[in-house]
Amino acid sequence: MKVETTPFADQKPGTSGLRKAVPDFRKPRYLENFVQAIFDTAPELRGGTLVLGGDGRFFMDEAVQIILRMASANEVGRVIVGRGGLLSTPCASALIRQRGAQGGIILSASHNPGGPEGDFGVKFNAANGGPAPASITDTIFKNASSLTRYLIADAEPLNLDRLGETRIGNTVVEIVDAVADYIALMERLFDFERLRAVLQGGLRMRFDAMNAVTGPYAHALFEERLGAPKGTVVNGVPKPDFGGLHPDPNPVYAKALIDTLKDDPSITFGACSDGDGDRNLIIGPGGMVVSPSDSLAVLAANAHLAPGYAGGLKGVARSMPTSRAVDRVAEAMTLPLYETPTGWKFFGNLLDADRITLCGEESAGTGSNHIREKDGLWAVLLWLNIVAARGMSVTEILEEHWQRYGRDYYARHDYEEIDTAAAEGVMDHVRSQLPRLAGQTFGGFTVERADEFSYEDPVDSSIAKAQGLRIFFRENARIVYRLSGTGTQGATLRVYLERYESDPARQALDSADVLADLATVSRQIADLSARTGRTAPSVIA
Ligand code: VG1
Ligand code: CO
Repeated sequence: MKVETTPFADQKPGTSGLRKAVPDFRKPRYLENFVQAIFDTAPELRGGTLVLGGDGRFFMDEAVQIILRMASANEVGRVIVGRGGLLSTPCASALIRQRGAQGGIILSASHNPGGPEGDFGVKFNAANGGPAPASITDTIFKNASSLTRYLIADAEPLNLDRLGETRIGNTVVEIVDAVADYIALMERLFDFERLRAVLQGGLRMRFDAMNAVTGPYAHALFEERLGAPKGTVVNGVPKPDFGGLHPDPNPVYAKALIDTLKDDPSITFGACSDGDGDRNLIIGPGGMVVSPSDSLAVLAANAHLAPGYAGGLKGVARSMPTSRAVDRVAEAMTLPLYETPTGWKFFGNLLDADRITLCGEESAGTGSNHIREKDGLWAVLLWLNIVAARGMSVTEILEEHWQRYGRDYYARHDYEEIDTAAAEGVMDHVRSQLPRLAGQTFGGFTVERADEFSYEDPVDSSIAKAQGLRIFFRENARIVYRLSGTGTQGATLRVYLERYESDPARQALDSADVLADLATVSRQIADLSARTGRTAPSVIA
């Protein structure tokens, strides 16, 4: 059936798909328009295979049924759907690759809160399993902006809990239990025997699934497959509103988990992930939080201890705002290092071309060439495998890492829900100063150089401009400013602060103390309080 429609002007995908408040997505024709724009952009789906699933958030069930009917009307050959409509983002990426699908639609707003007043999102992944690059998302936006009709079949809602094949018209709908395949993939990368021995032999861990999509995977993986005691996984049932939790793996929203490790010294390994399971936070004994930038560096330095990476790494990549900790490892190991803009889509070409094996972002995403998304549970397993192989705790590994490479103190200050014009004003204000900052001193820090980051993809030479403002200081410190591309209310200004410390006697300081002066400078240069009325960040990650 063909339904006439008119375009919505605001369907431009951001850092990670189209993200809007649920009430926006529920406006008549809103979801349908965007999904039709995806089908119009990817004609290879006609007669091809599409993977479909999401993180279980509110409105997902309804959206899955709508997309199935649209897939049928758009003559997709086969749609592979996770049981109950659920697929973690890494699992969807794995499925696209395993099944040779032409693409995938992932329904998630990741770390954004869920529920009727929360957020919803739609992401399109390409045949390599990775987030569609800008060339594709730009076309989706263009198509969405000129849409006059969408196609949808008439059909009863399918029971998504019944495994196996059914049909809508000529389209086969295959409902799969993707958990088992995902665990099999992990088993090829990690030493499960050793992990079993460690988890049954005394290492107590706690995994907080935050009522989001990783619950079923984590129960099956840690408790059933690896024999950790029941209760290792908490908040393990996906809920449409995440039980009111905010599934963003950072020290603020993972406080309950951090407190558990503080209060119970017998639990020495903690981890959690975000709404769609692609990010992770690792917590050591006593509630010590591993900064995600450090996590990437430690994983790069130790990945060879896991069987899947025993042959060494081809290279590593980090997003620009991620700290330079991994650069030091790459240098010591003489590995190629790439610095990309924020967002996983920029790692895709490097992974496809086999230029890198590991990559990560300061926002708690790490991943490897096993799929084309970041992967929360994968990172937890790699950390566990390293802890097991080295016989050291998370803290001991980290401290030894700092002694060897130095420590990059790091923090991200988020100023959320500020007025969009004020946020742009802040960026313009900093941008306008860039040419004359070098040599100036602010609160004891002297600017070495400053620029606006742009990236030329070394594989296809595509260019991404205006990817963040960077100020480097002679004191081995850096401030980066950029606007978030995943928020839905006003604008979120992200200010990334880092400072390097090579002296082992000064590596156990409180990171907030070390970065306090730099934080003041970051507000001063941006004229932040006058322009936004904010004197402190809303979240420090
Ligand atoms: C944020 C993070 C970025 C991440 C993106 C999607 O983007 O900073 O590193 O790739 O979220 O992650 P932004 O534009 O808001 O800074 V996910 O797991 O939330 O889809
Ligand atoms: Co996510």
